[in-house]
Amino acid sequence: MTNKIEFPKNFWWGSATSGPQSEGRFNKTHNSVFDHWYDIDPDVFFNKVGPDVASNFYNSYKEDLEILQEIGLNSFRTSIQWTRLIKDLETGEPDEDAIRFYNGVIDECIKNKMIPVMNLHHFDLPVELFDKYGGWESKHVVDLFVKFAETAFKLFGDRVKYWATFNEPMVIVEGEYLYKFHYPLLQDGKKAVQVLYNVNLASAKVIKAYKDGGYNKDGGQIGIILNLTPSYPRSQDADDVKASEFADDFFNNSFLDTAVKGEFTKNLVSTFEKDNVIWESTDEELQIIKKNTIDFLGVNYYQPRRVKAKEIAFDGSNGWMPDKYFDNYDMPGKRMNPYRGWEIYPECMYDIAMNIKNNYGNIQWYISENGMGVEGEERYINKDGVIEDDYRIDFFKEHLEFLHKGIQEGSNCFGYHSWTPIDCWSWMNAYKNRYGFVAVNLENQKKTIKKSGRWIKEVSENNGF
Ligand code: BGP
Repeated sequence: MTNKIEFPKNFWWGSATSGPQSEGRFNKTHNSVFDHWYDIDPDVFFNKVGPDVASNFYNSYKEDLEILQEIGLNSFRTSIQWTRLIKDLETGEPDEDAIRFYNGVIDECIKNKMIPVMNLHHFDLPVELFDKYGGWESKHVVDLFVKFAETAFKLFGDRVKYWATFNEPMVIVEGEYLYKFHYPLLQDGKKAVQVLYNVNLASAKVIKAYKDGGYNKDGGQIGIILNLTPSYPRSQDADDVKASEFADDFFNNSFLDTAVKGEFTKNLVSTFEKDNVIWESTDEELQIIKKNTIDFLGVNYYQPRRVKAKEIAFDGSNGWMPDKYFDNYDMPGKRMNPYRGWEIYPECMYDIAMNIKNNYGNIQWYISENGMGVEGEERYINKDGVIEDDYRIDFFKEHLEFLHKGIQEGSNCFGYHSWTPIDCWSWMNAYKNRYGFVAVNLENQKKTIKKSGRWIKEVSENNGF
């Protein structure tokens, strides 16, 4: 078969999940904010399904990773849970069972010829650290996170060569401190801005610890995974464009610029200063951010952001919000994934590729998540018991075509990971929308490869399609 499109040599064909969404809570030492939220308010979660069992990866990781090898994946991202690995949160002392478990996961990945990519934070702050210190509002918590990271590097850095400090740090800011979709459901612009700063600082301090500890000596690399939602203005009118630029600065560049260039954008800093919500920082911290930038970037792309100038004056009764400077624009005729309520716009893959090439020094990067969550996939089961998810295959192809165009024009992209290998638990939506190449039956945890799983194997073998 000749490919229509071919990807660069050694391209990563893989998929991503996270500890809290796949493992289940078995033998965990601490509760994360999500574990806690489920314990106090299970009604929030679709069909009241919580993270207790998830996709049982804690117990079935060997079999699961074999399936991923069978569908041709050459790389795999998951996360190490702070709430599992660390027994003593103040000292960073690890838990013995967690060491056994993560060693098992990493060794099985390697045995199955998949590059393990390990992320250190996927919305799973230990709830005790929120109760005691205010979580990411506290710089002490930043330092505890560095201790956790150092423990992970010491234990696993000999075999894990790709680390990520955070997955979608902006979601912590948005979900926990602005738009109330993650526990503790606060709306406090001033705290949100401090958290934005502290998480940037935490990422830089972890990168520093990684380099100072010499973990990069045999080719180890450390990066960050950002959810980029590029902003598109309603029109080219100056006010729409300005609104769109602010949205980009706040939602994307507030982590992208610091991660790659070591600096916050000037526009953002001057806006925070003008509005009296600027963070508390020290020169020494800003130097740490400046000097400890990433080796590689992971981009989670699901949807663009459509923006217009404000039409109704901002109501400041709940304090500062980024929405002071823009409105979201409900673009008529946009293509939607109705199950998730997200716009589908594959062209954006090209725009992201070009933005990284032209404005971020063409740093090496990969798509670390992209995918389509669909509800009720049982409808598509054929007589052999396989889910025929052609819609997902089409979604991937379209996105990959635009990514390929960006690569051909010189963007330095080295891989593509879908979300997610095996259907997994989601924040609030639980098992409503399924994303996997492999289906999970929640009654008996039976795992069955979908049509897309057979498809990705061919793509990976042919390095294109
Ligand atoms: C990303 C997260 C993942 C995953 C995915 C799908 O934002 O990094 O953890 O959940 O989105 O979204 P959802 O599960 O909300 O449908």
